Amino acid sequence: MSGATGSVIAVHRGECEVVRDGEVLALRWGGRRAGPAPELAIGDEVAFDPARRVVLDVLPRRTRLARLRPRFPGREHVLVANADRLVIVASVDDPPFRPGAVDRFMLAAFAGGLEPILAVNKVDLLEGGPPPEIAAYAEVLPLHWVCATRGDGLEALRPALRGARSVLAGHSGVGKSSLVNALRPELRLATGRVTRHGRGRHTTARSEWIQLEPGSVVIDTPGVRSIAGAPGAIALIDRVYPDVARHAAGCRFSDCAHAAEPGCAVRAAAEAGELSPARLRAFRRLAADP
Ligand SMILES: Nc1nc2c(ncn2[C@@H]2O[C@H](COP(=O)(O)OP(=O)(O)O)[C@@H](O)[C@H]2O)c(=O)[nH]1
Ligand SMILES: [Mg+2]
Ligand SMILES: [Zn+2]
Repeated sequence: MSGATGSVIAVHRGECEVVRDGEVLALRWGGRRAGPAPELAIGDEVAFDPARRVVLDVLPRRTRLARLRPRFPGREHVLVANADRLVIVASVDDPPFRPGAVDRFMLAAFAGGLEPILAVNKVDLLEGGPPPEIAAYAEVLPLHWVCATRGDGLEALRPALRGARSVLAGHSGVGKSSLVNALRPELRLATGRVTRHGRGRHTTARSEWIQLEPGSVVIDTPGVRSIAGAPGAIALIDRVYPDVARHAAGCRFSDCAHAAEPGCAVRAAAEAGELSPARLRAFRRLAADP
């Protein structure tokens, strides 16, 4: 067997596109493994036979951005494989900033071995200073304030993407594709409003692999409504809420959920103004439904 390997940059029904040394090949599954072809994800590294144009095997995944399939308990759906970084894209407004979604993406990033960063777009819509609720994220993960239309913050974001594979994820309409276009204007990715029926004709329909510069790839994803159920995530919740976790050592019970338990130091901290009550509520929501 001739030993070629490459990266999956697009997945279609019954076929995938694999890039190797800058050349893109369309390949079918032709592995000798019994049973159905494995489910490939964008970013997968595969071994293939260039002569027969078939994928022979999928190499072990270094990282994965995944969620559980709601209708198949225990089975995960890998959205992107082998990415280094998750750029959580949110907007200050239009659509409104949703901390619960940011926290969920962070949890999924930690669960899959990706490093999360937060890019808050549409700063042109800010009236007055940065909202404290958003600014507080700077204590939890790297935070970039950006504006895809005016270009604010892009030169600071660029080095954060250099030499790595980054996934851009966030709700539809926050400006993910606009940001990629602003970083590489010649790309002209489709951007626009999502209609009420959820099918904007001018928005990203599938994940797109974009070579930003040599050694830097960004993967633009369609608006993911929710990444609920990242496998193995709940054990990592303290990394999403270090401010909550800091107080938990003082709780009477080591498995305190900081809800109704007596002797809860976290609740006491929130009541004393040492911890944001909104952060505690967010922690409890995510802990109850990761
Ligand atoms: N005001 C403002 N609008 C923006 C900005 N970036 C993107 N938009 C608009 O937001 C809408 C959604 O952008 P798009 O890139 O398609 O979002 P995506 O669904 O996250 O890829 C489009 O109408 C964009 O023109 C920005 O920095 N400021
Ligand atoms: Mg898009
Ligand atoms: Zn507690």
